[in-house]
Amino acid sequence: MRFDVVSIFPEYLAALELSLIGKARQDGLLQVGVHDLRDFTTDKHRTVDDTPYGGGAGMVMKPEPWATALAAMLDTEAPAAKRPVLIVPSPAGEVFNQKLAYELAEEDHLVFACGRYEGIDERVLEWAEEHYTVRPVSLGDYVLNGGEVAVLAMVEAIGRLVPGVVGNPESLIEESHSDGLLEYPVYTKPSSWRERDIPEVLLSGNHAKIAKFRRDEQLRRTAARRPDLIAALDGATLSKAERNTLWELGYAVVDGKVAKRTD
Ligand code: 6GU
Repeated sequence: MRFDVVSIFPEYLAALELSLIGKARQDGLLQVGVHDLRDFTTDKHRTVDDTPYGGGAGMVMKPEPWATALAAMLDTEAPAAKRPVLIVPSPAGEVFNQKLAYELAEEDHLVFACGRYEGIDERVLEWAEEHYTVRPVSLGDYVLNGGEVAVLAMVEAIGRLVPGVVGNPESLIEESHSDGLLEYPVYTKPSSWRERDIPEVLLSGNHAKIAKFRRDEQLRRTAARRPDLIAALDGATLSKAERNTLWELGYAVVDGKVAKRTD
């Protein structure tokens, strides 16, 4: 899989040389190109922004350097590859989540257009629709100064789902959000630390009981921290044991939906 990132701060993306993603690049599992938007300008000052039409605060990124850069990214395509996806990090985009990460991990080529200032001239996105599947994507409901930090998060979340990037694929199955629930708590040695003992069941060697304990902890945690995820569960896929635990947590399954109990 290939990632290309266009930014006026390419140094921000140096972190993609480290750790798991850096190793996957060395191993040839991921290709990552980082490009300076200013290299696609033609004026002496390498200008990338200008004042907004209609007035208002801040600056807007000029269309021509972006179109030139995004056209150049198409040249990195392997022949007969499918249409690349252009991800435009923006607090005005659809919210990034694990489902979208899985979806994007199936692609051959992702190009990230890191805007700064008040954003990129809207016509660039319209023009790009002719060559790319364009997806404005947000990390969540807060504002960053530019797309670079969001790209670090997205490349890591997507790249680790590419087969071979994470050494033990089982660790992808048991993690938070893989089944719509948060991860269960984990413990390591010593079993007693500063007068705190780990839950006894984990020392029992009873794998069925441990699995039940962990599932209950997932449900308990998710109900406490992310009730929105509980409400999104499909009641039809829940086991009897899971329904019982949800009942104890104050929920009931009604018409295939999980809802707060009112009795
Ligand atoms: Cl993807 N970009 C920017 N600039 N701000 C954000 C964001 C993205 N997601 C949340 N805030």
